[in-house]
Amino acid sequence: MTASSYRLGDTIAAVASGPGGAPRGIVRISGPLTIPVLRKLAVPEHREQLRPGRFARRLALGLQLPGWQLPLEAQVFLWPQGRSYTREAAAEVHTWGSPPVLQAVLEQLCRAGARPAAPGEFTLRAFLSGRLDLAQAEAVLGVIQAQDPQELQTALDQLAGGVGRLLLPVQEELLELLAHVEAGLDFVEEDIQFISPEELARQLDRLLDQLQQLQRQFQQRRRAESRWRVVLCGSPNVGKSSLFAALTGQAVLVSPTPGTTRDYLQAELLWGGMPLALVDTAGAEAVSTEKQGGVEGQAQHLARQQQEQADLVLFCLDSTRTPNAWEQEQLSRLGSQAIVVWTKADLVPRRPSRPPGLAAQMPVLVTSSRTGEGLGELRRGVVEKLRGLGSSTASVIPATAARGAEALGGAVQSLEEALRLVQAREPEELVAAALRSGADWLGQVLGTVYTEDILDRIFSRFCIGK
Ligand SMILES: Nc1nc2c(ncn2[C@@H]2O[C@H](COP(=O)(O)OP(=O)(O)OP(=O)(O)O)[C@@H](O)[C@H]2O)c(=O)[nH]1
Ligand SMILES: [Mg+2]
Repeated sequence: MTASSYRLGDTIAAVASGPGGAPRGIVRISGPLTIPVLRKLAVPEHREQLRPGRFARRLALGLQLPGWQLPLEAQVFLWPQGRSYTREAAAEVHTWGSPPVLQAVLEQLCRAGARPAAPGEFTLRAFLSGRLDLAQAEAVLGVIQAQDPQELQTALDQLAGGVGRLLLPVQEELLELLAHVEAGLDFVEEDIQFISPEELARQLDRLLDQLQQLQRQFQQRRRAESRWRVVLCGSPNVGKSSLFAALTGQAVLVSPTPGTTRDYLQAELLWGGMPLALVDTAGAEAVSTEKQGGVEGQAQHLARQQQEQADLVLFCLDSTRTPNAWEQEQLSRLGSQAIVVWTKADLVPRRPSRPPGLAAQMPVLVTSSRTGEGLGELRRGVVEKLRGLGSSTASVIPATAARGAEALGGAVQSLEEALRLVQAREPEELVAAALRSGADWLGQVLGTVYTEDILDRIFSRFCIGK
């Protein structure tokens, strides 16, 4: 069933508790016939209680099921129109959790005028009634499917409006700019300008900056859908592969000859509940031109690629020697997504507390792959850093991040086009069109602008009853 074929005027019902037996089970109903349908099920002496009211209520009712001698005892929660999850009149029947009982209730409700709900149909209605935005609807799915506390927290944050908090201010500013430009269009004859091209360009530049930052966060989050990438980098022979082996327990090629690792190695790990891929790369250094085409050149290229794709870089330094020029330069360029690891600590009983030339805020961990010193701290350091990244990246579930990154890309392109038009002093109609398209793309992330295809993609992944 596609979103377009959901019939919205219907009253829908579904078993909303999980499959299998449980002490209590829930059947959910939503739609205009909620009360009439329930009335048909209730024993005659309880029917009077089932009246539309202004507030949510709980009733203890007996329900008649065909073939049952005694009425089924149920707690029925009623929500008046406007107050429920779907914003329709809605109810939940809480009763014994046995699957045949719940099935019998559902069948009776359907005989009385409801129809079985399609997967995600309750949430679709919540979305269409404006109760949730699209990102929140996806978050409902994220809550249902969360595999660990971290995922659950992200989904809950998003449900609480995390995406809107990030994007709405940008959207509002963009619409304001658009309003200025469009106001100017009405007065072209009089030559009145509501915003100067210089000011417009400045504002656009700023919005673009914010959007690109958001886009990066969404992309990062999307990558985190599978695993965080943690990449061991550094000069040849500093002990990256040894560290990789010590951290993963995998046997790898280690040798005193620099340039031992040519390819890259990857191990999938779960540290502190965080799924991550640890990657060992070829030692990097400034490659001379004659080496660039050869195996070393290719190994270096692969290593650089890995470093670029990393969520977190473990930059390894050999503590038996002072950092060389290339390392000094790398250190000065490492951002916040890096940890400096001092290797081979067992070989250096006395060492300065930090490598020279390192920014003060850059964390340094001292390790030895031989004795195991510092490996626990390194693991904890990595987990902590990834947690930090997780909370500084957009608090969105991966499905939203994937959809959002695409739409944000569209918004960025539109705004870049608008900026180009402004700078080239092109007609304001064209600028307005580009801004409008930017606002539409943002609307897609938030779900204020959506297509049937997007709805289908999202709601088809839900289970029935949600
Ligand atoms: N004593 C001691 N030796 C180490 C330690 N870690 C690495 N080594 C030695 O340092 C040398 C280089 O180690 P590798 O792990 O191959 O270094 P690498 O950074 O992977 O080197 P490339 O792959 O060539 O870039 C080997 O001889 C290791 O035995 C350590 O913690 N203690
Ligand atoms: Mg190696």
